[in-house]
Amino acid sequence: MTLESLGWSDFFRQGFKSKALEAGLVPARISRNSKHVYHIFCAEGKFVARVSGSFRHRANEASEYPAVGDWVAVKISPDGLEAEIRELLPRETVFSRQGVSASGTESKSFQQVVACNVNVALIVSALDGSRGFNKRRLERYLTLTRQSGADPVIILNKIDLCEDVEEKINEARSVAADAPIYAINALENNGLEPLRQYMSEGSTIVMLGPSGIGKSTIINQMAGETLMKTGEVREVDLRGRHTTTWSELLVLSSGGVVIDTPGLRDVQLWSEELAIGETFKEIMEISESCRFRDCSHSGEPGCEVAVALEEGKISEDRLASYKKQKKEVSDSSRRRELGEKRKHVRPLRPRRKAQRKKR
Ligand SMILES: Nc1nc2c(ncn2[C@@H]2O[C@H](COP(=O)(O)OP(=O)(O)O)[C@@H](O)[C@H]2O)c(=O)[nH]1
Ligand SMILES: [Mg+2]
Ligand SMILES: [Zn+2]
Repeated sequence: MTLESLGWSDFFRQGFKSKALEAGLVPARISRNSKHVYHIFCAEGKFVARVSGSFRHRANEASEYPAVGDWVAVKISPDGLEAEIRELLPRETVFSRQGVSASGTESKSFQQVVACNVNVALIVSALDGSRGFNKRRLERYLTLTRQSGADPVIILNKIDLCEDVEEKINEARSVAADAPIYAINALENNGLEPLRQYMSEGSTIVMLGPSGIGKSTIINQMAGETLMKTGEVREVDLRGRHTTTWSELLVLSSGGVVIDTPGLRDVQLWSEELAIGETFKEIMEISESCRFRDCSHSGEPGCEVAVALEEGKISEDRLASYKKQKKEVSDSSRRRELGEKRKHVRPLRPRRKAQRKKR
């Protein structure tokens, strides 16, 4: 396994420089983790590792621990059998959701990192009935993706089970902003060819969406081999059927890295308003003309969003969805402040997308 095949780039090399000076550390990428046991890939092979005592000592929050897709600096034991994680390298992009921890009567929001250093997010829906496709859910994934710094791509899978694919494509387009949309049948490997452009050496993609919509099937088709089990149903399944309950990073022999995620059905947003604005671009544009800068579009005088709503230029559902996302984010930051004992506050967005090297 070469570092390049794992997605290593100049960005990470720079982050590694100072650490490389410390004797004998090597870069490695997190492929899986559960309860602070990490599966890592590096040029030296695959290891199961833990973070060092001093790492643990320095880390204050859950988000400072490695997550799937992270690059870390590890120390491999002289006998070559064990590896220990010493440092977390700077992240290029970060996918987070909002976790809530309860202590006493107060609940506190925290940043739960789902996947790191992803370039493209495939947001997968299935056109097999009512639950597989949902515009509101698409909007949530779009905001998460914009927040992360990765580029969103919308996949409508299981077109073989849909009577009116065009109609669904149009529905998706109505919420997609400018994200590309592909309608496919993963089971029969139909329509997947254009997705190859996102999977090349040096790039990392993540599969998002609830379980059962075909994420693992898409990965297997792209890989040309069975890397992930498919057809695994809910986590609560007790009849011995396996389920993907963790995220996992896989290296495709055809080039590229893909992170499969378990069904994230109801993701709570961990985001800033900026990312929401990118999801609801047309509402943002119209709201520029509202009389009040901080117009909440809830009946204020001179509200242009209300006018656009009346004229049918934006839909009621979409405006409601926009307000809901904004509320969720402001509620979470309020909860965060309540529980916050931090001295320093880092921006949520690690690097602006514009600064990222285009591949
Ligand atoms: N009819 C049909 N079934 C599909 C398609 N893609 C995946 N499936 C099936 O849907 C089920 C769930 O797929 P899986 O890849 O495990 O979904 P995941 O939970 O999102 O990873 C499996 O039984 C697949 O065979 C498709 O395009 N058409
Ligand atoms: Mg799966
Ligand atoms: Zn307004």
